[in-house]
Amino acid sequence: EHTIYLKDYAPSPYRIVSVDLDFRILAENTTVTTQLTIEPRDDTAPGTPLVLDGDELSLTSIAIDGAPLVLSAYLAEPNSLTVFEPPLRRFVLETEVVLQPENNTPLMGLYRSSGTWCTQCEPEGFRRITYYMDRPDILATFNVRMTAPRDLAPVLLANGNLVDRGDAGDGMHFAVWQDPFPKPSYLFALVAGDLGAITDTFTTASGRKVDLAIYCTHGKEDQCYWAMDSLKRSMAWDEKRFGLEYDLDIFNIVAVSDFNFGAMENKGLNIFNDKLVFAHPDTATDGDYEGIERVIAHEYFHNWTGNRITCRDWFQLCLKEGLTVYRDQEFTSDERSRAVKRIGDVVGLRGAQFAEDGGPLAHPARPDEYREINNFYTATVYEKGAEIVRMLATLLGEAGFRKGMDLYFERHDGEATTIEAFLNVFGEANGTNLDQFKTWYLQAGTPRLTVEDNYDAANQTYTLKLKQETLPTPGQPTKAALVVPIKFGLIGPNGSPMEWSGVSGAEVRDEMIVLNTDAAEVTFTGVANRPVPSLLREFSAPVNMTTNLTQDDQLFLARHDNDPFNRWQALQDVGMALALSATKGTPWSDNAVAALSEAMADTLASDTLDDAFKALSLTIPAEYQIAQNLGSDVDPVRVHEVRSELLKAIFAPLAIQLLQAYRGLASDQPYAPDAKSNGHRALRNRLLGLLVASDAPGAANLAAEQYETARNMTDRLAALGASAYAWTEKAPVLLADFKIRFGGDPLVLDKWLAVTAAVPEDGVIERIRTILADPTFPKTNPNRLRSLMGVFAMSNPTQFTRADGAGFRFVAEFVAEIDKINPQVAARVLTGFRIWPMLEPKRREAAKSVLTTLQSGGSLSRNTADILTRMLA
Ligand code: B3K
Ligand code: ZN
Repeated sequence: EHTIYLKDYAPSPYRIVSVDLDFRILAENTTVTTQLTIEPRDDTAPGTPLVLDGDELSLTSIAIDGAPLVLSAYLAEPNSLTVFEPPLRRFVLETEVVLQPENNTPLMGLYRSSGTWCTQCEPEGFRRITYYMDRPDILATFNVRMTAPRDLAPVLLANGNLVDRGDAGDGMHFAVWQDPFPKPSYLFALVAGDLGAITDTFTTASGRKVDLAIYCTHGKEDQCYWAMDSLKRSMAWDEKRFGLEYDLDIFNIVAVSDFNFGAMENKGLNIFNDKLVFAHPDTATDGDYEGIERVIAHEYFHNWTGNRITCRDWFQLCLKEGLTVYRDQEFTSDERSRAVKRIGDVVGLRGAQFAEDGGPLAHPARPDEYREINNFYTATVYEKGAEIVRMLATLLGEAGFRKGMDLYFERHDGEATTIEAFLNVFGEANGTNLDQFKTWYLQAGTPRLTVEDNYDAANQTYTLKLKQETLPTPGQPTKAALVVPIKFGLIGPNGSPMEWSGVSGAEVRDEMIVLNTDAAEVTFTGVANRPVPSLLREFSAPVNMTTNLTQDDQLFLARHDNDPFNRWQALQDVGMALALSATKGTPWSDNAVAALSEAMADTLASDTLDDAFKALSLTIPAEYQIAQNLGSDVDPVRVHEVRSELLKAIFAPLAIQLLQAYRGLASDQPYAPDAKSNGHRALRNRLLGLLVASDAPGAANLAAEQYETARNMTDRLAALGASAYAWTEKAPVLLADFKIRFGGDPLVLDKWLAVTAAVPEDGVIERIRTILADPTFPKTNPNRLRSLMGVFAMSNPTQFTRADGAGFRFVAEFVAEIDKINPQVAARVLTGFRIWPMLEPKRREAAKSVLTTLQSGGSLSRNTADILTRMLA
């Protein structure tokens, strides 16, 4: 299969200056007539063929400057159109193709979702609409005319401004949209359908009025207000924080039910998976509300970081994604709690990105080769990309970072650019060299940071021995030292920060060590007592840190650290150490568990910590986390058992306190989505979860009671989830009830599917099979498929990795079937196998043989074949 390399990048010999698209949308098919105004570049040699991309297209007519081309002048194939000797001057190429949106189950290009025509073009969907130079460095202005049956599609939308509309006879009507901003084809969008809407306005800092609208299925309008509120807050935040105003007079969002991922930042016309728009307390959880707020912000922020300044090629994807995730993280931190947001993001980073980086699919944030770009919309590109930007901000400081951002917009607005250009503006604006820092973008793998401390009482010196190491990853056997910003503090015996008189051995600025060598020894002088170090505060670098701190040190940090992230981390580290040693065969000591239990009780009782923080702290690391730390020969059943036992050992003795605290947190408040109410529910539901997980007397009934009496989906789903995960006696009844109550709402059905698929119990595969075999189960809808099979493959480790191989076979069969319908969904589910090399031998062999069989079956999509090849390499 064809591999594309970054080193082969070359500008195209022709430019596309402007695009006129004419869509004639009919119930049975859609005809697209395209006029491309094209010019050769100055250095283009006469006779250089013009090559346009296509994907499953069939050409019905072609002309240049109005004159039809003779057959020998071009070659039209489904995946490309070549004009052999185009004029060496500006000309207009006109083509026509006919599309079948109804049959477009991969959901790329123009497709139909519940009757609505809509598009998805990033990264390479535009070539499924018309022949084009479908690459992000071709920037053109777009003029779009669409004609459609008025009854099926009273709403006609595209990018930019509506410049004309009217009747087209025979029950048809038309609209013309113009986007004044030159853009790459991946940002093109069109929507035609029978949709409802809510509208609002936003006045920018400079006083321009922007019309806002969110379009959705009729009847869902009342579920769009949270998204609208989030949009307006995002617009205000970007002005305040980065001085960035919206640039068009219209901003439209459309919610559709069939969508391959979360949402898409098309210029002026964002298209969203409806699960990231619709919110009502009865059907959406706190997590959903937060997700909507975050993704609405993310897509809006792309208008500057992605659309105004875009990527030169797809290798630069993290130029827009990493930066925009950083921006949405900052937005949420400012709107809610910074500490809680950071902890949540780091949990997510470790769960998804570290797992990716430590397995066969590891790749740099800026890859240098790919076979299928859709497989690179990964946690590494997004979340590690955001961590790299965050480190840049940490190293340069807030003001220095802002200077770089300002220069970035000043210099590159309107361009398609690179990571190099991005780093250059920060280097230049701050008079600093970022050459070594750039390695973060080029090198895969999660660095291991090892720290050993030593106090010399006689000399009153304190030393931190630091080491960094990154293990080999596919294609990168040797690794260079990275620039690792380590925020830290020293805490004295009385729990307050300690001073030092001098420091040497590495660059230390204020309370940050900048480690840029493989090893360093940092010595502090004038240190009166042995401090406890708080290291990597705020998780200042995406590394795996191990230290020589004792459990007492950690519990001391859990009580005294004034960095909330490290307070949380300290408790988790204690739990992790106990879980790891028990899994490896050394049972925990009663004293050690009692000390952790006591620290948990103190955390719960604290009157300075907020509820959301307590909810995050009162737990131990997840199974995948423990497995990751074990690294090899993992038996997921053993991990599951150890973790369950440890939870019980820590929390069963606290049952009375947990229950009291649970009862003390009222549940009769009307639902509000703000951070404080959210934290209140999070804590209450965490307590319920702990009571159920530690088998406290009456806990199963308590969960059932909360399920029955819940006044919002957050509380109801938490009770259901806890019951199902522990597979309490009540679980089957509650699950059945939930299905009856909510099965008619597809987005709530997804929650039922997900809870069902995550149950770590032997009957789960049979239950999932039954669901999939139901002829009404929509195998073309990505949300349904991911909720069921994505969750099974990613979040049900004991059943997916069953020693008899049944879980592996089940997922592989599913992948083979769905690959024919929607390759992106199939490839994504298949990545659940990426843990296979770290399993114990029996499971490892079972997984490998299933993967090999899938591969030898052949006829897989490029998406799935690429994942499979890398996984078996
Ligand atoms: N840019 C889109 C993602 C497109 C994914 C294509 N496989 C949404 C986002 O990241 O904002
Ligand atoms: Zn994005």
